[in-house]
Amino acid sequence: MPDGLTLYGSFTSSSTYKPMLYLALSGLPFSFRTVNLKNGVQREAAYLAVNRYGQVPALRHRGLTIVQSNVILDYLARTTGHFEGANEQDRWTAREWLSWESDAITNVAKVRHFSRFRQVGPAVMEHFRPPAEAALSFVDAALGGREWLVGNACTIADIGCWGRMVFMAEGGLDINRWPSLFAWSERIKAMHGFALPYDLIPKKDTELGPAAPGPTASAQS
Ligand SMILES: N[C@@H](CCC(=O)N[C@@H](CS)C(=O)NCC(=O)O)C(=O)O
Repeated sequence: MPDGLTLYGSFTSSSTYKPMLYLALSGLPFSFRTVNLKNGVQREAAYLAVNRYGQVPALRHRGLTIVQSNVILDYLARTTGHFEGANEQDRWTAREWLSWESDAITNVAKVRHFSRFRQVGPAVMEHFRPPAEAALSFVDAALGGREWLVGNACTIADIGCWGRMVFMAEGGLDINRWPSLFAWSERIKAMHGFALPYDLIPKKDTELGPAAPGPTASAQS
């Protein structure tokens, strides 16, 4: 296993986007290995040896294998220091948001999944859409009068929560309904290295270097 960072993922996956965005915003070099979900590569023995759950993403680094997107964000923040909370309270609060994210914002990803990849009956949609909207409203309220979810700067909480909701429009959830959330998304989009998933996540195995210095990403998004 190489010592450098290797991320396994898929370009349609919000769970992949979360660590991918972290790495892009941090300007860290890493290798990307694509796992073709459509062809079922995630269920092949070789990949199950990396991620027992048969899901993307997975990260390998210095002989370690880390899975679950929020654990990967936690690992990256601890080991590289980027997007970590400014003090101990903020570091715990950022992880609290990530844990809540996987309970609540995951409903946004489900609504998008059922809209985009799998036809379901209206009862299923009616089950998932209200908690998805409630999660977005909760983030919107939390961002009223503040720029970031935790402290005064972008942390893994922002990257994890935004990353999971990034495809919300594909689920028919219009971001303009949540003004503070929209303003926050624009703040994230203005960061150097930012790109939306289909522009960021490669469809092929790729070696990625540090982002070249240049104009802020609002011009790219
Ligand atoms: N809790 C996991 C969720 C990962 C997940 O749901 N990954 C999806 C793509 S977004 C996947 O790999 N699906 C493939 C499958 O279930 O067959 C995380 O945050 O990493």
